[in-house]
Amino acid sequence: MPVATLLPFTATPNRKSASPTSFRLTEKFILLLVFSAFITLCFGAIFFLPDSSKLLSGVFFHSSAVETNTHTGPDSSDAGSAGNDDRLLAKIKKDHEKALLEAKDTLQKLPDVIQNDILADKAKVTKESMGKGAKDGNNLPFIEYHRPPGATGLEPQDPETRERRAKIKEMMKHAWDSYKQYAWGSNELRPVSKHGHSSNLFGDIKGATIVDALDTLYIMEMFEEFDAATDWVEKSLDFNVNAEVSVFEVNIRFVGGLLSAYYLSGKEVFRRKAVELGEKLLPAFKTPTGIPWALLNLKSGIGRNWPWASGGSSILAEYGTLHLEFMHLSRLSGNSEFAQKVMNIRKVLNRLEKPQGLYPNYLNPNSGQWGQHHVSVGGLGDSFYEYLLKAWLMSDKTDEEGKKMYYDALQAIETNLMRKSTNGLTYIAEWKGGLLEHKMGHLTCFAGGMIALGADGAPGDKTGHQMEQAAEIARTCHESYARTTLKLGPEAFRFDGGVEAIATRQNEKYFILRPEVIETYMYMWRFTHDPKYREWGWEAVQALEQHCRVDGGYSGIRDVYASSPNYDDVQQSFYLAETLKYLYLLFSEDDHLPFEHWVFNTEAHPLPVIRKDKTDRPNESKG
Ligand code: DMJ
Repeated sequence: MPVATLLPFTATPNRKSASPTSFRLTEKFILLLVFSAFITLCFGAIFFLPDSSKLLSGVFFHSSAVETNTHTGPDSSDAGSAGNDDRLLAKIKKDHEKALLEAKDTLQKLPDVIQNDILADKAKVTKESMGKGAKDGNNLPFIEYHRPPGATGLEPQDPETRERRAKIKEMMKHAWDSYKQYAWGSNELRPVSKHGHSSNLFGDIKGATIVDALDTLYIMEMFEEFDAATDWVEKSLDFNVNAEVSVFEVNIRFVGGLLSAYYLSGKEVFRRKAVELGEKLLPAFKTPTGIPWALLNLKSGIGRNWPWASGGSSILAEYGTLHLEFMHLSRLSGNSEFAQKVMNIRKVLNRLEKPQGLYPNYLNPNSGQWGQHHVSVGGLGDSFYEYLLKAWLMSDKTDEEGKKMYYDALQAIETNLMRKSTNGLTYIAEWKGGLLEHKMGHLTCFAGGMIALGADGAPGDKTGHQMEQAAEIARTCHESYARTTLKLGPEAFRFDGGVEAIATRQNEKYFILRPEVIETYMYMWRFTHDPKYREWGWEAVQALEQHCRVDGGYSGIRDVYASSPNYDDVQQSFYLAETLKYLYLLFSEDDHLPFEHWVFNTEAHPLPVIRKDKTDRPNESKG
């Protein structure tokens, strides 16, 4: 189109009758300039005025977007926006359902697990916000340490008790000094031959006696010895071993010992080591059911079960005795994995049918099915029951599942396993596929203390009944000592063939410095203050001094019915961890490691109660 055809609109009005063709050249040029300036202005407005992008999109792109929608959908442009709405609604619904599921999951978790998840999230956020420089050597979250009450105790008022307590401390000193002199760094001491001893339960990990004894040294205020032990842990305790260990033994002695040492002393090295070891144990849970293997190679992470255990089964007292330590590991590391692993064990157990409400000792970790139907409150079963009760107590009585499992199990034990002898001794027999074996192990004698500890929370009005049961078991176990020549109890005693509380088989007559009977005296003393329990404890002290004490420490003996001791030449680490500790507490005031603040793991390592309301919560700032 020629430029001239555009000119009428710009013609000067005063030039009557002048035709557009009659403009002069300069006028035409000016008009052209004005016109192009106008056009430039219009485009400038589009590009440079504020919000021009919106204008652009509104003018140019909005309609085309609608068009695109219209063209891609089967229907009209209305149908396109309805499609958008549907997608939006579906997304909202999906998000909503996800949130509901998460909330449901959270509600199903125990308060402790929720708390651990929160701690883990908190720790993660702290780590991220603090940056690399602020982390400690092991990347553990910062925890403010508060010592729980009763870590040490005052001297007893009564002079005789004070003297007896001092005697126990002297025994501890003899056991410790001997170990230090002849076996420092080994797992245990051979007190007769005076050198080190190591059982294969600990693989190549060293220093079982040092770690097991730490808290006893602390509560007896043997601080010089405690410092030497701490120094050894710092410099020499090494878990980087290419060897197979017993997950249970390493957990109760090493993890438990380190945790207690941390809670008593506040020294970070113990927390760090406990978590490091806990992490090394985690591969044991890599089984189809999550029921851990009994044995684990700490380097390869390969696990297996004891070859003798029914069809490759895991053992109830082993996989069922990780709970207390693992809950604390989650708490101290901010890693909820530990807690999840042990809570899963409960899930597996709760899904299974229990014969007469009893828990068989063997469970296959691959199939999740019971092995042989053997039930025992002694070896292979014992501390599983103990940990159900203590999990509830340690959770500040919030772990209702643990509580229910404990009291239900105890009821089944009472109905099916607890019996009274002709002369009125109450004992807990063993159950083999429905048949009773009328034998009770030294190990089973811990049950007196456990039943007393749980009596207060017993459902219905069974508190008194359970206290009576506990007292009867304490009496039976005392009888098992009193009826021997050396006044120390046999490994197992029977109630058949005309005997009561006496070992009849040669291989059940040994005494290896075990704590269970004294443990029960200690609980019974705390709950009843009946002086007989201190007397019974003192009888044991005298027998230990007379028959087990040797120049190089304390030794187990092979036959408690013999007229003089035949030494087995082993000073077990649990003698320092448990036997001497329970004796010391038996002659201490009740506010030393008081039960409302501390729960003992099965190796007598005290762990603090995890407070639900944050008051008096160790290792967490109040408020
Ligand atoms: C300890 O190692 C623990 O008490 C465990 O639960 C079984 N018994 C020994 C001591 O007898």
